[in-house]
Parts: sequence; C-alpha cells; structure tokens
Amino acid sequence: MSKSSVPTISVSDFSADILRHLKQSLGKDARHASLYDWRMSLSLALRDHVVDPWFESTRKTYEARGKRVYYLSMEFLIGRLIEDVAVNLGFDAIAAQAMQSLGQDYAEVVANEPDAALGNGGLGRLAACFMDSLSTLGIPAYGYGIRYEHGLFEQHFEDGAQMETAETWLAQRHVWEFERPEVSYPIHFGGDVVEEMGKTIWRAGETVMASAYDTPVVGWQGRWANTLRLWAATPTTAFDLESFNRGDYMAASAPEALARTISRVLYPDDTTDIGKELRLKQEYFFTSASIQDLLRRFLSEGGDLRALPDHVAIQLNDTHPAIAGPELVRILMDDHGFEVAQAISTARGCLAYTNHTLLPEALERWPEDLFIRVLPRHHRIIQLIEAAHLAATTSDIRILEHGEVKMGELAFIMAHHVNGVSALHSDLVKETVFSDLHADYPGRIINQTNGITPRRWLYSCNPPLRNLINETIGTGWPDDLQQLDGLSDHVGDAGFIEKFQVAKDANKARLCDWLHKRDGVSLDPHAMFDVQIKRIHEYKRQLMNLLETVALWNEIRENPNAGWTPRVKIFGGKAAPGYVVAKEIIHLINDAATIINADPVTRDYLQIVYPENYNVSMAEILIPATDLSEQISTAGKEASGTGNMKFALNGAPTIGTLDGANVEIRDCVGADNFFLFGLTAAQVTERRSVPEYARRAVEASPRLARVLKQIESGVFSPSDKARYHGLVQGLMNHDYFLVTCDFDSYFDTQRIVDKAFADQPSWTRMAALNTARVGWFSSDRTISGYARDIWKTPSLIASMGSRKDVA
Ligand code: NBG
Repeated sequence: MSKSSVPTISVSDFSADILRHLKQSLGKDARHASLYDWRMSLSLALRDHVVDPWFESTRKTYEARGKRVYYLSMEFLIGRLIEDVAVNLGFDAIAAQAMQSLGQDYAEVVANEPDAALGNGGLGRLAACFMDSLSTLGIPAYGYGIRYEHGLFEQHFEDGAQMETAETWLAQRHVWEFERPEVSYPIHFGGDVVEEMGKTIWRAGETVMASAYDTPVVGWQGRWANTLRLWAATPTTAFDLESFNRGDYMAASAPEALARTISRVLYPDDTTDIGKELRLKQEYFFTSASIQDLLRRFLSEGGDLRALPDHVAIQLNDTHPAIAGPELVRILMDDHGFEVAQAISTARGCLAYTNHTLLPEALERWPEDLFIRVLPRHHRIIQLIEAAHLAATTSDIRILEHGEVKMGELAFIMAHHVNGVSALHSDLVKETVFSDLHADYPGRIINQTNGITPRRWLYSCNPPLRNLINETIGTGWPDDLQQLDGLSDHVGDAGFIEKFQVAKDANKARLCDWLHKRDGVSLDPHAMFDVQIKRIHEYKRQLMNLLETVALWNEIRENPNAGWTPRVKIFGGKAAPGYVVAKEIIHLINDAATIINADPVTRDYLQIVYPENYNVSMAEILIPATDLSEQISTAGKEASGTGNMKFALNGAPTIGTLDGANVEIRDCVGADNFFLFGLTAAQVTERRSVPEYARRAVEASPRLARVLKQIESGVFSPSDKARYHGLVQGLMNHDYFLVTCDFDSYFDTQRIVDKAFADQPSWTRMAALNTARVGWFSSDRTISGYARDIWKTPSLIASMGSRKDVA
C-alpha cells in the first residue's frame, strides 16, 4: 500500500479537532483547561484517526479468511502512547504545531500521560514492540493480556533503600481503549470432575467473568492496525442485594472484590516462580478468555475446528499462558467431541512457545495439589497429554513429577515450535533445560533473535539523530531499518561525524535538563554517560559495575592529576520487592553515591546517579543520551537483552560479555566497535567447578580485595557499618554469578574505554558505526522471522513483497 494511506490534515483542522474534544468530550473551555484536559483532547483527536485504519484492517482480515496470530502474554509494557500514535500516523509534527497554536507545550502535554506499565521488563517490552511490528508489517494479529488495575509498582528511595507503592494508571481514564461490554466469557475454577453417561464433566466451584477492553495498535504510516485485547475480571453477580438489605455491606460487595482481585495487580517479579494460587488463576483467567474468544470468532465465521491450525497461530510468551494447551484440548474434547489424540494434535498445530530465560527459578512449576484444586479438569488433561507424549517417543520426560506440574515441559510438548530469543540462548536451550525434549523432538527448537521497534526507539525518542539520518540517507529507514547501512559510507566524513556528535550532545543536554528539573541533580554534560538500566538482578551484575566504580574512585583519589576521563555512572531499575539481595545492591549503589559524589578530590571525574522509578519513558530520555552501554551479565544468563539493541541503535557502544544478543550485536558492529571482556558461557561453567573460585579471584586481585574490604567495613554506610557484611561475604563464599572472576577483566576494559572516549572524533565514529550496523535488530525482522518460520502468516499489505528487512 502506498504512502497515500497516511491520513493528512492541516494544523488548523487538527487544532479544531482538539478544541472540539476539549469542549464535547472533556466539557472544558480553553481558558479553564488543565494539562490533563489538553492531553485527553489531543489523545482523542489522534485516536479519531486510528479508527479508520483499524476498521479497514479488520475488514481485510475477515475478507482474507487467512491465518491470524494470537500473541498471548501476561505482560505488555507499553509506556506512553501519544507519541507512538502520532508518529505512526505521521501526525507528529502536526500535533506539535497544533498544540503550540493552542498555546500549549507539546512535550509537557505528552509527558502528562502515565506510563502503561503492564509488565516488568524485557519480556513485556518485547511484547509491546512485537505489537508495533505486527501492525507495521500488516500481519493480522491480536495481542491478549490482562488489564491490570495496578501496573508495575512505583519505586522511591528512602535513605537509599527501595520502597514500593502501588501504581495507579487507571485512576485516570485510559483514553486509548474501547470497552467491549458485550464481549465477556465465564472463567471457571475449582470444583470437581465427574463422569456422567460416558461424558466427562467439570463442575466448577467458582466463576468470574472476563471482560474485554480493546486498544487499537496502529503501525507505521497508518497502513494497518491490530487489536490489543486486555481482560478485566468482573463478578458474575455484581452485588449481593440480600446481604446489603441485611445491613452487611462488606458481604454485599464481596463478590465484586473477590473477582476483581484476579486482574488487580501485576506480579512484580519476572524471574522467580512464585507459588501463588492467585498467579495461577491470573494465568488461567486470561488464557481461557483468549482461547474462548478466538474460538468464538473462528466458529462464527463458519470454520471447521479440524482445520483450526490453518487459521490460528497462538504464540505463548514464556510459560505464563502454557495452560492454553490443556485448555484448548479441554474445549475440543468436552465441548466438541474430539478424541484425545485428535484434540492434542489439533491444539499442537496451533501452539508455539517462546522461552525467555534459562534461570531454573523462572521455569514455572506448580504444586500438583494446588493445581488440582484450581484446575481439576486440566490436571486430568495434562495426564492425557503426558501419556500421549510418552507413548509417541522413547522419552522419560514427564510433565507431572515430584508432586509438581512443570509448565516448561508442558509448553514444549504442546508446541509445534519452541524458540529461544538469541542465537546463543537458543543453543543453550537445546543443550541445557530442554536437552532431553530436544532429542525427543529434533527440529522443534529454533531461534528468533529479539528486536526492537525503531519507531519508538529511534524515530520518536531521538529527534536529533532521526533528523540527521533523514538528511543523510532519506526517510525510508523506519520500516526498513537495514537502510541504516547507508550511514556507513558517511562515517569517514568529518562533517557527518561532527553532526552526529552535535546530536548526541543535544540528547545529553536534554537529559541534564530533565534530571535537574526532576531531581535537582546537575551533571557534567562533557563527561562520559555510562549507563546501566534494567531490572536489578544478581546475574545482570549491577554489583560488579558498582565495585568497579569504587575501585576507580580509589585510583582517582590516589592520583587525581592522571588525566582521568570524567564519567557519570547512571543506574536505573527496580528490584522485585521480595528479592533481598537485589535491594541490598540498590541500597549500596545509593550509599556509595552519597559518599563518592561528595568527595571534592574526585568530584570532577566521577559521579553516580540513580534516578528513582525507572520506566519506559525514562528509558526514552536516557538511551539517546548514553555514551557507553553496560551489558555485563554473566555469560549464559541473559537470554537476549533488548536494551543492548536500543543503545547501539542510538549510538552508544557496548561494554559487555559474550552473552545473549550481545554476541550478535558484536558480530554486526565489528569487534573494534565493541568493548568485550569476561568469561564465556563455557568458561563460566568450567570455573564453577574450581573449588573456592571466588576467594581465589579476590586473593589474586588486590584492587578488588580492597574495594570489598571498604564496603564490608562500612566506608559507605558509616551509620550502620555492618550493613553490607552479608553481601560481601556472599560474594566471597558463593559468587554464583562470577562477579569476582570477571572483575579485573572488566576494570581493565573500562580503562580502555577511558582512552577511547578521550579521542572524541574516533569515539563518535565508533558510535555512528553502531547506529549504522544494527538495522538487523528491528523487531520487524524478528516478526518476519516468526511469520515465516513459525506462524506461516502472510502480510496483508501488498507492498511488503519488496521489503529488504526480512530475515
Ligand atoms: C527476559 C530475558 C531477556 C530478554 C527478554 C525478552 C524474562 C523471563 N526474560 O534477556 O531476561 O531480552 O526476556 O526476550 O523476562
């Protein structure tokens, strides 16, 4: 489809639209409108232009009668939507001018929108990038998830320690969604299973309703728009009038309160299997609603269920929706009379599973007794699935074992394809967690390296660089990111490099302003901005970054005139509320910041900042302003990473290990433009078998030993000298993530970085080469790969045939 499908409008017409919404939808006149009113009016005016492409896409989808993708994900980390929609519609400049003509500051209006934080980190943000790419590529798709009332908790620091408060994005109207009161499904839990006249019947103990809320997701240039359908839990009877009339008001509202609990809050933990009944209910709740919904749609179009796999591709984002397998089998058998074998093969024909982590604690397992209590019918079906698997293979891998239901095994066995999220990770999936199942089902495991949407992560978050790229290679790159290769021809041109530097400086200035306004913190804009933003986790090794910072501080103090490269170490990220060590690490970073930032000797060379409440919107400010990207996880532990891609795309070289997608990023940008250090995944495994490896590493490194001693003895916690005793002892005695072993290599590599940064033109050249060479990491390429290798779904946008960014 041509560019002409982009709706066009004049600034004055669009301003009139905004004013009309201000009056008609908000009931305000311009003189009394608040920032909130303006934001709502702008959003509604934009939303009006999404509806036509959305209807058009739906119409084409129905007409084509082809296969559709259903992306089931417990998390969608969307962030703000105004800019996203404006940019994809090609309205960004018009929206800004319209707001200006109305006397409003566009940036301020945009920033008034709360982040939709319906996710924890990489997995949820990936789902959001995928939705953007599915629409950009014109692949008919629905995202299915939960409409949490409270998204990821808000973080603040009290004396350096993380505190959490409930997030309340739905306290205001969520303007992008359309409520669908007519679309709701009963979701059953508990009860028992009986045989009646040769039929198996699940007599549920408890029922809630799943009600749909739809958000259109518009792709690049408004060519296509898919639907994100989120489910909210509601009671079957809203209110118990009898109790109310008796005067028992609590009991009267009990049904509603109980039902709503299911979609109340996002679990704030992405890498730990929490054995909570509520979590299992959440998973079944949204999965069952989604399966019922897609079957209803299929049947209403006259589909024959035996042909379901030709029409339905269900992608399980991690094991959270793995109950989709048994649920589909249940409905096919109990409601449609399928035989077991036929039900299982039909379900498997539809299902595929993405694995996002090898951390054993994150592979979900439910206590079998709990599972039977909540989902008795599904437990029986899992027995049937397991039996079929054992009969069809020589395998001794079970789904039900040691009193647990293993969701990874279930997802694997019920999927026609299983994919990892980077080349290294997919290999490790074959060699480690699923080695036996890989042998049972050769060819089932494939790789789809993650990607990021260039619309949000370059075009919209980085206007200075976007403009420079447009000027240099034209405007075709946002949906064909490999075109960035064309920048390579310009990196030898001093004029181009200077402009690249000007763009980076502008982004750094924007960050400085933002941080100063928000937190009163001043940064030296000429210093290297060295950034590590991601969830706080031991394997990601924020602690190693901090240890290196302290070691550097020691060295600058001893030799202040040695020509140090000024650095600002920026940290951002949240720790799961129950993850004690991660919270200690946060506390330590903040404590170290207090001491180090106050040191007059080192102040000009070293500063630590840790802005509270890192989220998608903060990432959009930090990433374009970054000089050095920290991707320093223990090799073999980070499945892919996607932050690593965002930094490289925005012209920040990486210091990193050979882990996750770092490996592929380095292959693309070239070894000279990547600061590699540390043990490889194989060496990590080997090292763990060396007795006392951590103690030995510390003994071999006086620099590290000194830092650990400082921390342990309370240099950074003078009011509570023993505060970090446990943390340091943990490192000395069981440093599972090999912080001690990689420390020296990391420190030395940072000094190479210092030298490289001191030569600004050559550094900028390296930064520009990063931007030029990471076009492959567009999520459009990733989604093209899923569509080709897993889903077999064509694009319904005609012009897509000529695209170059297909894997
Ligand atoms: C995360 C991995 C990241 C990866 C994202 C998206 C989970 C369970 N896994 O490395 O840790 O980039 O998934 O694939 O959140």
